[in-house]
Amino acid sequence: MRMFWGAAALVMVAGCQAAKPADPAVEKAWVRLPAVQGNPGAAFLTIRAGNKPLTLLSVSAPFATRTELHESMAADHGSSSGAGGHMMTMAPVKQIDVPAGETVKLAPGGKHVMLYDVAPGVQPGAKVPLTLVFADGSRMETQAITLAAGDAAPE
Ligand SMILES: [Cu+2]
Repeated sequence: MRMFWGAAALVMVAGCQAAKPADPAVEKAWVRLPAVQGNPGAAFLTIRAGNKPLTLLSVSAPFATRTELHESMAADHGSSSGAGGHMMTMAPVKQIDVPAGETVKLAPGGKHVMLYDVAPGVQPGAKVPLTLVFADGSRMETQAITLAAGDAAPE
């Protein structure tokens, strides 16, 4: 009898944990400064949706004059011009969708936030604020660590 109740209690605890709604979050944000001042930089981060899907519409960065959501992709034509023909191209995207309960990572070679005219005073190692604006009107703020153009990406 004692063992039966113990097992029942364990099942109830596990059930409660599974039902607990995950909070939406933004984490692991970092900014790549341009190699040449005046060229755009880029921001990367991880977005986790809670029990509702999230649609990222824009990111505001007070240290840049303008931002755009971009997606990079391999261009598999025009290999005559490049060594090895492995060219990357990128294009603006209107939004970035994060399904409920899932995580979307903005990373080099994929989705990213383009940062135009980064303020010259932003140095590698500085923390800079980013505000994510979602389609439901919600916002999330985060601090991004700033890396120089040649630094290795985190993780
Ligand atoms: Cu871009």
